[in-house]
Amino acid sequence: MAFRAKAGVWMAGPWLSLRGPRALATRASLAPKAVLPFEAIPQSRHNSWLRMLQIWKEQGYENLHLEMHQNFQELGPIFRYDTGGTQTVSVMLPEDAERLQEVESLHPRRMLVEPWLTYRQHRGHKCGVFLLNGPEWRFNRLQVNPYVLSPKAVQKYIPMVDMVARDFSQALKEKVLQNAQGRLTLDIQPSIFYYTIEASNSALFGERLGLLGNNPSHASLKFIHALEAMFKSTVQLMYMPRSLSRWTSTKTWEEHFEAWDYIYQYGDKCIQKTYSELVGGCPSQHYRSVLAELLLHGDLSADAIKANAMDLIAGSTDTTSFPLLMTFFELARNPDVQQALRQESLAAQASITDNPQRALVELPLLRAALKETLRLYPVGLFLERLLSSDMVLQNYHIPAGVLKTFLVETLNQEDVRMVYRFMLRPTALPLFTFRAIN
Ligand code: O4T
Repeated sequence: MAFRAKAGVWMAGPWLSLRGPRALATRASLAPKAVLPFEAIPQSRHNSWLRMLQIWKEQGYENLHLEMHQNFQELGPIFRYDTGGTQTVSVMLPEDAERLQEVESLHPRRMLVEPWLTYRQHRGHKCGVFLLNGPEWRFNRLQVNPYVLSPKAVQKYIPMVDMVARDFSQALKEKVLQNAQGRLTLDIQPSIFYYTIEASNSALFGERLGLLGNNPSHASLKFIHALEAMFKSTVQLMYMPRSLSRWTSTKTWEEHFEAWDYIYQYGDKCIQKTYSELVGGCPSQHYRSVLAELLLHGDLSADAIKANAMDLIAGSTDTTSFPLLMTFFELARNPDVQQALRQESLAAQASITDNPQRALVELPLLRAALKETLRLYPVGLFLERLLSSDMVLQNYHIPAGVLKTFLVETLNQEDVRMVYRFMLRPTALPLFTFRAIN
């Protein structure tokens, strides 16, 4: 039987109470006693069939994070549940996540997102790192890392991202100053999406899209909507076997395919532009983009490069927009922190203008603020691992194969409701007021 272990990465406020009586009791009784069998792990009483029905009826699973929270509250820092014959273990303490990492091999295995896989299979596309496991995953990962993840790669594209960030803040400033009172209240979400698309496009392809001007493109707006539709339908389909959902959720499958089709169409255009410039031998800039590096150096086939580029185009938009939005929100309702960040930026301004790479080391408070946003509003709900060997967690035996320059203000001081649509995202956002200050 397949089992799995999920490492929940959820540490915001109320979780801390798990370190209270229940967690302590678990650990206090741990040392001298024999390891308990898998079956002794507290079990969630949620029924997987009922849950499937509920996802189908409600067209989503927006409160998954609240349900997990409740489970941890009631059952302690480790619990298990049955998802249609598959055993899943959830843990949430850093020490358990660490243990899982320690036993990880060169080929960690994750659950694959079936609807995404199905789309690629049907359209004959290769998979990028997110949908690969085993040796093929490792090969792709090692090929991509030097041009995307390594500190050297980051140093290279920081100036590109820096330029886009400056344009973004300049455009916002102009809008604010157009206003007689030097202040502007708006829904900033669309602008933030344009900013993250522009920034990742310039790092990945070395091309500016011009989204920060006054008439951002229709294509990018459609791209954003397609991503939203793709994430929403993903959740509707991923908790149900395909053999069932093909009958019960035909329309959702259609929406899912249509969304991916547009995402691919959009991505294809981005990739094609860089590709023809490289082949034509007249790259328009001195900066060699992530894609250019991959095409010129790597041992990946053109199709594999395309697959990984698609992951990067599609995967860099929501994952960066929402954290930025939530950072604005927290800074707007914590003006003291905002003030401290502004001081830090002003002090480092000259140095960073000289050399944008210094932003990484000279803004420790900004770095901490972004990390805090990700702690409070994690984009991903959990990390999964399928265990390749037996292990012990919280003194329970887990068998192998078990799956597993403005002032930002807001009138809204209330917490923001978060919903799960594959990504954890905010709903009903407050308006922000941007006020020019000297
Ligand atoms: C998986 C990836 C990179 C494509 C389209 C992606 C996305 C996306 C993502 C990035 C974290 C997550 C969290 N889920 O299972 C939410 C869109 C690829 N991506 O959003 Cl082709 N960072 C997703 S998790 O990876 C923990």
